[in-house]
Amino acid sequence: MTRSGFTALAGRPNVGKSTLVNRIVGEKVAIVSDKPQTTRRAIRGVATGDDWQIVLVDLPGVQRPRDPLTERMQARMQRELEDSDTVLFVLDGEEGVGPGDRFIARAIREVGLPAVTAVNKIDRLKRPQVVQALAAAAELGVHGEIFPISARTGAGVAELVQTLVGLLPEGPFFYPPEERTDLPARVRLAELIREQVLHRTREELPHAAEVEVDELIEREDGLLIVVARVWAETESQKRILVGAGGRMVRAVGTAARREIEALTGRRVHLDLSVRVRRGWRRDEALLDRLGIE
Ligand SMILES: Nc1nc2c(ncn2[C@@H]2O[C@H](COP(=O)(O)OP(=O)(O)O)[C@@H](O)[C@H]2O)c(=O)[nH]1
Ligand SMILES: [Mg+2]
Repeated sequence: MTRSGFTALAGRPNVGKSTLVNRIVGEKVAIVSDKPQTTRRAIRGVATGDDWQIVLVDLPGVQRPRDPLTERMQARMQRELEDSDTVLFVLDGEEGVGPGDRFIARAIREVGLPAVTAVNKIDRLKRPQVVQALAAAAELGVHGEIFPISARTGAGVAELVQTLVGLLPEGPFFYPPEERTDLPARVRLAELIREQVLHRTREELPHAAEVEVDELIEREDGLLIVVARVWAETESQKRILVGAGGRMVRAVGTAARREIEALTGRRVHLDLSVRVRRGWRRDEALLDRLGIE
C-alpha cells in the first residue's frame, strides 16, 4: 500500500519555505529570493519515493489584504490549508519566533491537522542556539515533532520527510512518479524569469513586476523559443527594468536563459521585453492568465 497526500507549507515570508520545497523535490519548482512576498502562486512540488508521494503546497505569504492580488493570495492560503492532509510549519531559527509565527501557529492549531515543525537555517547557528530555537518552537503549541534543519545544506531534511510520510493517509499517487510540479510550463518559465528580476531589483520594484510568457515554441532542431514580457506598472519602473542601454533586461534575459536551459536540457532563445501595464495588480483577467488564482 502506498501513502500519498498534500502537505501545506506554512510560515512567515523569508523563513525558507520555497528553498525547502525545492530541496525535498530535488529540483527548482519554486523561486527563491531574499525579498519577502516572493511567492505569488500556490506552487505544488511533488516528491515521490518507493511507496509514498508528498505533494508540497508552497503557499504565498500571509499578510493583510490590500488589493485583489494580496486578497487572492490570502484566500488561496486559507483554502489550501483546509484542503491539506498535513501541515509543515517552517520557522527561521536564526531570526527567532515573532508575532507572525504565533499568528500562523494559531491558524495551524485551529485547522487541527497533523503537523510537523521545521526550525530552518541551522547552518547559521551554533549548537546552543539550535537548542534555544527548538525550545522557542515548542512553545508555539503546534502538536507534532520539531526538526532542526537546513534547507540550504539539506541537513535534517531526510528525517523530516520520513516523519511527514508517516502522517500521510494511505492511498494511490496523485501524480506520475516522475512529475515534479503541476505548474504549467509557461508559468514555470515565467517564474524563472521573475526570479532573475527579483535578484536584480530593489525596494518596491520587485513587487511591481510580473512576467508573462506569450509564446513557447519547440523548434524541430531542438531550439526552444521563449517570448516573454515583463510587466511594469509605470514608465519609470520600466526604465529601471530596461536599464541604461538595455543592460538590465539583457542581464535578466541571459541569466534566465541559462536557468531555462539547465531545467529543460535544451538550447533556448529568450525574447524578453519590458512593457507598462498600469494597475496590473488589479487586472483580474491578467491575474487569471498569470495563474494567480
Ligand atoms: N542560511 C540559510 N539560508 C536559507 C535557508 N533556507 C532559505 N534560506 C534563504 O532565505 C531566503 C528566503 O528563502 P525562501 O525559500 O525564498 O523563503 P520563503 O519566503 O519562506 O519561501 C533566501 O535568501 C534563501 O536563500 C537555510 O537553510 N539556510
Ligand atoms: Mg517562497
